[in-house]
Amino acid sequence: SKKKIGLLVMAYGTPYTEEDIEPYYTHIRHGRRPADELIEDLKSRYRAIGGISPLAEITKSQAEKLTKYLNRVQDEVEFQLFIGLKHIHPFIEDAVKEMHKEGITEAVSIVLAPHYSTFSIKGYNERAKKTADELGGIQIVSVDQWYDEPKFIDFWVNQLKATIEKMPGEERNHSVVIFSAHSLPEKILQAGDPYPDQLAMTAKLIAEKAGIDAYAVGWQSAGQTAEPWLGPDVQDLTKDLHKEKGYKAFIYCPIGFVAEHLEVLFDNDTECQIVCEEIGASYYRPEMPNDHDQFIEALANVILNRLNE
Ligand code: FEC
Repeated sequence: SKKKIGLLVMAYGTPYTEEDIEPYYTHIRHGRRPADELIEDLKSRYRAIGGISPLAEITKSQAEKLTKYLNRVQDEVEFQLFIGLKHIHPFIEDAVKEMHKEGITEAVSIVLAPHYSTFSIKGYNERAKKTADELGGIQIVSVDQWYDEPKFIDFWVNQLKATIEKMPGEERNHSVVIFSAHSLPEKILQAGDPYPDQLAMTAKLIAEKAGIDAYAVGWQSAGQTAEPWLGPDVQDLTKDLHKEKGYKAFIYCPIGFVAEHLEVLFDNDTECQIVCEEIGASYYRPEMPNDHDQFIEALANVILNRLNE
């Protein structure tokens, strides 16, 4: 029979119920429970997008489709899926333990986020490796980043083209694309973190291939803490671009994320949309990668290329 390879798909994770919000937020804050107001504020944001986030289901669908696709396009090995989450069960550690129990000795891992940072991908990969080392007997080959994977770029090119086609001509000629990712504390820059450059590169590759000249890169969803975060924030950027260039339409592409979750449904579709209303411009936000076939193929390419290195 075919050799089995563990496919460890890692993602951020989201509360499954309202009761999960407090422990989830506490985990994000490294075990320190946030103040009541902050927890209430987060609960109200989840309520505003319908109670809970669709992220759990999207992650599952992405991971399952990816596994099926990988097992269809090659017949040398059989990929067996394990999902490991950063901030809620099944945690990354749970997934690696499960692989061990299943007798997996070789695995490949991927994080459902395109850009590498010491504050994101590095943390996921380290947690997986640490658990694997503790258990012994499992080798994990990790994907570190895939921000320039051609099929991923093509996904966004197609989404942008479809969005622009739907716009009235008058808006089309006065529109700008705002590419963004989750902000991180500015201190990542001191250690030469590649995160900002990788975001800029993804934006450039998409814009060039889509034939778009008017675009800008910004940051979103910064934490509620005193330290400085990477900017400009997408909301400020919107106001500044409107003032400087009088754009009539803003197209938001949150390319640091791969699913329609809280940070997109609230921070873009609610907050940025409000800014657009205030300045009298139209708001557009193309569909996220979710479980689109083209995106699943992109992830599969990344994994197969990593295994062939
Ligand atoms: O439930 C959902 O639908 C949304 C899930 C979600 C995703 C996500 C992605 C990223 N985050 C990243 C970094 C940070 C840093 C802090 C932080 C805080 C939060 C909070 C929630 C949250 N994040 Fe998140 N993030 C998601 C959800 N994130 C909820 C807490 C409330 C808030 O600040 O809004 C700041 C921690 C602190 O407060 O000190 C830093 C990065 C990503 C993209 C990469 C990845 O997916 O791993 C980076 C999805």
